[in-house]
Amino acid sequence: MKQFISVRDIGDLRSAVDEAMDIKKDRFKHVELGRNKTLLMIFFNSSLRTRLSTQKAAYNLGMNVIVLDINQGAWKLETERGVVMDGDKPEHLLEAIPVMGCYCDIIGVRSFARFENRDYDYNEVILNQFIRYSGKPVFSMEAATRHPLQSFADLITIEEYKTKPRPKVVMTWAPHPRPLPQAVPNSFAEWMNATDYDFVITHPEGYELDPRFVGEAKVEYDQMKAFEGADFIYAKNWAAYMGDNYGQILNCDRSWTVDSRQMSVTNNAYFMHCLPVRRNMIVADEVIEGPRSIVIPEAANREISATVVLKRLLEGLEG
Ligand code: AN0
Ligand code: CP
Repeated sequence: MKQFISVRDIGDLRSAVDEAMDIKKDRFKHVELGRNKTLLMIFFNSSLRTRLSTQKAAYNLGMNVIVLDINQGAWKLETERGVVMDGDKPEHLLEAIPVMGCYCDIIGVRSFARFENRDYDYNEVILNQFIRYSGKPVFSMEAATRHPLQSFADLITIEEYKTKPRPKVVMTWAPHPRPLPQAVPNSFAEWMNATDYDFVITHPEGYELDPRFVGEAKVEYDQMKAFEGADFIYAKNWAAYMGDNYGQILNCDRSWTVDSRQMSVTNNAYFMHCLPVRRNMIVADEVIEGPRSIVIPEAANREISATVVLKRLLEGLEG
């Protein structure tokens, strides 16, 4: 594998999940593969899980790891080309990226949507500059439009917990006080659409996602109706995508907070969320603390998805 930025890069999902299960049985099985190889992780945004799980995954493979928080200690970076750099930014990303590429074998990048310009975000300008100018294989640690390491961990988790071949999986919008990117829901939809699950998306009107990610998924505006008979509930907030509302909060309707009222019409569904989660905004305490909440095993699977992805990128270095 030469890069990992979307579901397309992973190929056949069955063999990816099988590889994940194999690694879960012995996560140090390939500890020789990464010897004398260096992973550089670049964060433009905060992280707890991605930072820790990806670093752990690299150690599972015997790699060395360098982590850089761009906003803490590095030079402030200009990202636009053609700017007269007489402001507060002493360095340009177009030098910084190839320099970073000199010190590593693989680069992970976290760079969220900025919500200033939809085309800029949806063209993945920052991630694509890393792909073009670093000279090294790049993987996404959540970019502007996708979070594939999360979606892969979500898929592994559903495969572990499902009790029928084609579970009903419902992704629901839930309220949040700040606008959040569409990367997690876009990516989850993209991965679910690549399975044969019964996949339903529910959200209030106005929160329609980019149709390229929704694909063939069913969209249901009545949350209670969507939840009926669900085997998995995947909650997430996102800001509006459509038109002039891009990046806006249209409503913060607390009746969409996932609580025991909605869960009671499901098929005793498991509750999932990528975390971090705001309790009693996205999900009620009783649901996230309840016996059907699998948010912690879901987070634990981030180490597994990252180990598979780094293993495949290391194998790709040889080709
Ligand atoms: C981020 C988001 O919604 O994309 C990261 C989630 C993994 N969440 C927040 O910024 C709270
Ligand atoms: N789920 C996830 O990616 O969490 P972090 O933002 O803490 O990395």
